[in-house]
Amino acid sequence: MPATVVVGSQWGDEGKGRFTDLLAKEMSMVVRYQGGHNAGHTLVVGGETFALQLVPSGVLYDHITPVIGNGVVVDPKVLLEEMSTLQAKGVDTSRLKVSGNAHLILPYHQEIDMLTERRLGANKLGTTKRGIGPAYADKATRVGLRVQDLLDKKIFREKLDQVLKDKNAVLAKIYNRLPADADDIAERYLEEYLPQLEPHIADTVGLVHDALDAGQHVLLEGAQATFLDLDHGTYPYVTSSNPVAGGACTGAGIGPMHITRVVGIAKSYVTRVGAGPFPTELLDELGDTIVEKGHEYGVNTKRRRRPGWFDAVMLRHAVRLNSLSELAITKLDILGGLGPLKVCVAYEHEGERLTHLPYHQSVLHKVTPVYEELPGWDEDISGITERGDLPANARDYLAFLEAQVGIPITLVGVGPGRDQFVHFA
Ligand code: 2SA
Ligand code: GDP
Ligand code: MG
Repeated sequence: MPATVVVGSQWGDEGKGRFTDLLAKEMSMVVRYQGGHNAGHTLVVGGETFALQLVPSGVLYDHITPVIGNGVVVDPKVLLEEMSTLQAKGVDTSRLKVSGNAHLILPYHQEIDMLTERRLGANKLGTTKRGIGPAYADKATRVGLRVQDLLDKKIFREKLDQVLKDKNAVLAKIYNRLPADADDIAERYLEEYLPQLEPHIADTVGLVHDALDAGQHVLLEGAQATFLDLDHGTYPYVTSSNPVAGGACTGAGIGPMHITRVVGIAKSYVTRVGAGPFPTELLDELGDTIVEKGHEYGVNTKRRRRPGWFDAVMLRHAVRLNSLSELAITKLDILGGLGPLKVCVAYEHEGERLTHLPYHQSVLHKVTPVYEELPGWDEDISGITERGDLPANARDYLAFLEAQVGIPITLVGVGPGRDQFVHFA
């Protein structure tokens, strides 16, 4: 009854979706355990591209039960739209289950997210403006509405009326905005969304445990990433949930003893979208080249992602935070033709060499990366499927990363397609 976690080990967009899809082949259930429609997980299968936001990345397989766990925040409108987009592409979404304990994103969450960012001005976090932070804040202050509240119209309305007293005061007094209208929200959520969502609402904790008890393999899919984690990321430049592997336990409703494998997904370089410290950031032409070659733009917001060299210091920390058992590296193909490649092996701060992430963020802001330079390669590797066919310099680059990070690399992406990967271990 094993469970596997797939977790982003950098700042997101490592390619979690494509490797979740690959690993799901051997699983029976894929559970998203945190985040919301801030996530954008891209799958390229048979030449067709699927950009998933809330629906778990195993949905393309008929044998998978896709589950949205209790740790996720759900905007029903977005979820229903995503399901119909998938259905229009021939994907069966009828098996999708949504936890009754998952919290709802309501229109005022999105509005407050947008207004807060605007108010912060130059200090803004660069959120996706999807209402994620405000929805998790309401969960923590216990004024959130849950998916199961939709099933009791009286309770839903009572809770909504109660919370709107505060929200509307904030909207009017702080932001000079019109109040949110309870009738309008209730009408949309209870009359329009609920009838479509109801068949999918389930006791997902029960389903996950039934699967585990039956000896089935469950995949727990993380969104965002380790360094966007609310507790362990570069706070406040983080998301409002716990993407780290520990978050899979709370976000799906299992204990840690079930988890037997934790796959950290890492790009062969690093990107970050949104504000916050980034020691190996490339602000030069090479960075622009990586962005263009790697199509490094946000799946949902289309924002340019900030590029940088692979940072082994971060990755070593990600191994600790998540108990990573292995690494899956993506986008190795993008590094071809770039010339010599750099890997950050340590940081330097006031004459001191740091091989682990400094706990004080003011230090992280000031560190200078210590790089090792490795020879690159010019060959197009996007059609390679065997480790032995990779250029020697590409193999050496991966072996260097393994040695630096201290865990094996098992999978290597050489293109976005489902079949464009190499078994490395
Ligand atoms: P939020 O909206 O409150 O979660 O934003 C807080 C920070 O978390 C970052 N974040 C992300 N970083 C990378 N990728 C994400 N998903 C989309 C994608 C992003 C997009 O796959 O491309 O479309 O721009 C994601 N979601 C949240 C965010 O940038 C903030 O730094
Ligand atoms: P996620 O949020 O971690 O699932 O990643 P995203 O989907 O946001 O971003 C990863 C991007 O890289 C997507 O456009 C993928 O199609 C693409 N991708 C994933 N693996 C590879 C790879 O090995 N090579 C190339 N060239 N693209 C990849
Ligand atoms: Mg993404």
